[in-house]
Amino acid sequence: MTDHDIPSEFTHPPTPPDEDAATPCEQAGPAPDQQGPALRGPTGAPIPGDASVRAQQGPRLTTPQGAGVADTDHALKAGPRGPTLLQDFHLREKITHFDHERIPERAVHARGTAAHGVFVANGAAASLTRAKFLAADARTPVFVRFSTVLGSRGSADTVRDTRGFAVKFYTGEGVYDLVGNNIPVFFIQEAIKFPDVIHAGKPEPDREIPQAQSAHDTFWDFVTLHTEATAHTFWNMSDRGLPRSYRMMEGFGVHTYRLVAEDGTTSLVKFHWKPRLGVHSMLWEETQMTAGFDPDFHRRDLADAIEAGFAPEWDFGVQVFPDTPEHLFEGIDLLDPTKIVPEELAPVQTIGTLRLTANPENFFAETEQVAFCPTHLVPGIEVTDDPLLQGRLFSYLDTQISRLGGPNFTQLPINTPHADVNDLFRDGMHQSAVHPGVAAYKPNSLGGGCPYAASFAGEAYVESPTPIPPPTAKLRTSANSVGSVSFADHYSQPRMFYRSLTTGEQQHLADAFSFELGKCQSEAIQRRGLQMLVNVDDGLADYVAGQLGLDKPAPNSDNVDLAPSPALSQRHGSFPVDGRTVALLIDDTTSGDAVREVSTALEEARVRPMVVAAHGGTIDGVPVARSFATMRSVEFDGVLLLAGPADPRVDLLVEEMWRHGKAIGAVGTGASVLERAGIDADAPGVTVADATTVTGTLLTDLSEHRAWARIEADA
Ligand code: HDE
Repeated sequence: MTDHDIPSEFTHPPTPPDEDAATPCEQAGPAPDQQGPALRGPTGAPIPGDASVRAQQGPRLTTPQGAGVADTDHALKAGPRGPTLLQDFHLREKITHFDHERIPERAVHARGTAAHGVFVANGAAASLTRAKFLAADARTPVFVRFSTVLGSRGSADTVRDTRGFAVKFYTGEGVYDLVGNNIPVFFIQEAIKFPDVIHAGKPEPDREIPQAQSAHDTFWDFVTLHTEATAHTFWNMSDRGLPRSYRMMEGFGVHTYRLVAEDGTTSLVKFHWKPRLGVHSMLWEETQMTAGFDPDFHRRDLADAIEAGFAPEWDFGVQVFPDTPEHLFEGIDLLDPTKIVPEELAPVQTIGTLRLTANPENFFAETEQVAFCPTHLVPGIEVTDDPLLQGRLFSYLDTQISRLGGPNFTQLPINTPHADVNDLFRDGMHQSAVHPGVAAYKPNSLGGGCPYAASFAGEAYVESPTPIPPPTAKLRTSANSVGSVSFADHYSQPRMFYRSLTTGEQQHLADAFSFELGKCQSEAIQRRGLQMLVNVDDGLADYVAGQLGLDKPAPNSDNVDLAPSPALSQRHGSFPVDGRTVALLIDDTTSGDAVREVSTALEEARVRPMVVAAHGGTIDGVPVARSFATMRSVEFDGVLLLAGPADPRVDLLVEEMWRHGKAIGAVGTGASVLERAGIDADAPGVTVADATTVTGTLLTDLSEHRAWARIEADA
C-alpha cells in the first residue's frame, strides 16, 4: 500500500497546521458549554488565575512523560482496518494506567464521604490539656470522613448501620485523629473479637449477600451468642442506625482517653460531637425508598449543603472524670467500651466548634486516600488501657500499608501534617520525597546532629507516667483482666437506653428487631434474639415474639433499673433548618412572581426550595428543579403546594409526606391535592392559608424535624 491509498482521516500524524496558525487547542478552544467551573482550593476559597493552574487541565493533552498527544480516540493500526500495533505506546500506557486505577477498599467503613473544615477551640479545655489546638481561639484545619461500616464502597448510604465519624486535625504539633462513631458504645470489649464481629456482619461468604445489612443469620448468630454486643445492637436497631443526614448526627470517641495538662495533672475524658442541627433520623420506610431512589443521599446531602453555603457545625465536648487507678465512675468502668456515662451524671462541656466549609476537589485523592489512625496523637492527649482501643492502635497503620500500597502514604497531600516532619524514615514503595544529605540516622555528625530530639518539657510527645495494675497473671477473660464486674453486665445499660426513649422511638426499635430477626432463617437464632430482648425488657420481647410467631422465653438475667437518661432520646427541642429542602409544587398557570416570593422567603431562612412541576424547563421564567418523572418525596423535608395538578404522582408525593410526618403547606388551588388525598387541613404539620402564613408555619414545622404528633401517639 502506498501513502496515496490511505484515506486522509487515517494519516498519522494529522496534517500540521501552517506555521503561523495557533496550536490545535488554541484553534479550537473550549466550546461555550465546555467552560470549567470556578476553581476552589481546599478551604473553598476561589483560586485566582486561569484554568491552566489546575492539574490536568492545561491546554495540551500529553502522555505521562509530557509528550503531546494529537489523537487519544484511535489506536495506531496497520492500515485502516488492520490489527493494532504494539508500537502504540499511548494506547498501552492509557489502558495500563486504567487497569491499576483501583485500590482495595477499606476492610470496614468502605463507603464514606468527607469534607474540609475548621475547628475553633473556646479554651475550656486549656486547663485539662496542653494540646495547643485546644487553647482558646486556636483555629485548626480539619478533614472529616463519615462512613457506614458494613457496606462496600458502592453500597447505599441509608442502610441501617453504625456510622463512622473520623476527624483529622492538622495541628501545629502534628496530626491528631479522633476516629469515632455516631454510636457511643461498641459491640465488643476486646479488640481480638473484631474480625469475628465483622465477619458476622459482612455479607455471608457463600453467596456474598446481603450487602450492607445486618438483617441476616450470621450477624444475629454472633450478637445473640456474644451478649456483650447487646448495648450496641440496641443502638443500631434504634433510630440512631438511620441518620437523616451526616449533618444531623452525634459523634463519639467511644473509648475513654486521658488528657494531660501543662503541669502534668491528668484526667479521663469521653469525647462528644453535638450537631447544631439536632440529632435527627429517617423513618425506616424512607431509608428503604431512598436506597433505591438516591443511594448517594447522604453523600449528596452533605456536599449540596456545603456548596450552598450551609456549613454544618458541631460542638466538641468532653465528659471529664478523675483519673483514678480503678477507672471507675459511679460504678461504670471507664475502660469498658460497651458502656456510656449518662450526661445527667457527667455533663458534656463544650470545648470548641467544628465547621465543615468545603467539599473535596477529588474524591479519590482525598476521601479515598485519607488515612485515619488512633495513634495519631498530639502532646496532651493519650490513650487508656481500654482493651478495644489497645488493639486499634496497631490495626489502622497495618491496614493502610496494604490499602495504600506501602508505608509512604503519609506523603499523600491529604495525609501530610501541617507540622515539620523530620522522621529519618527513608525509601519504600511510592517514596515521593527527595531527601537530601547522607545522615538518615541518629546520632550523626555528618548532618550537623540534626534533627535534634524534641525537648521532653516542650514539644515532644511523651506518655505521662501512669500506674500499671500489678500483673497477677496473663488473663484472657475481660471481666478478670480488667478486674471489674461492669464488664460482665450486658443488660442494664441497654435497658436504660430503651427506657430513655419515647414510646414512638421504642416502637421503631421493636419494629427493627422484628424485621431483622424475622429475616433470619434459623429459628434457634430468633429464639436467642428473644432471649436477649427479654433480658432487657419484657414488653419489647413480647411484641417481637408476637411478630415472629414464637413464644417469649423467661429472662435468664435480672432486670436492673438504672435511672433513665433523657439526653438519649432524639425527641426534644427545635433546631435550625439550614439546608432543609422544600418542594414547591407548581403548574403551568402558576405565576413566576409568586414562586420567586416564596423561594426568597425560604432562602432567607436558609432552606433550599426545589420547584417541582409536570415537566422540566421553565415556567413563567422559573427553572423547574424536578419533573414528576424525576421526583420522589424522600428528597424533601416539606412540600408547599402552590398548585393542585391532577396527577397520581402528586397524590403519591403528598401521601408519603403525610405518612412520614413531613411539613405540608397549601395555597389556593394547592388545597385540592389535600382534599383528593383525604388529608385533614387542621392536622399537625399541615397548613392551608396564604403564601406568607404557610411559609412561616412550614419553617416552624421544619425546625421540629417532623410533625411527630401526627404520626406518634405520645408525641
Ligand atoms: Fe475501626 N477500623 N476498628 N473502629 N474505624 C478501620 O482502618 C478496627 C473501631 C472506625 O473514615 C480500619 O483505615 C479494629 C471502633 C472508623 O477512614 C481498620 C477495631 C471505632 C473507621 C479498623 C475497630 C472505630 C475505621 C479500616 C477493634 C469507633 C473509618 C480502614 C479494636 C470508636 C475511618 C482503616 C475512615 C476504620 C480497625 C473498632 C471507628 C481495619 C481492629 C471502636 C470511623 O484498621
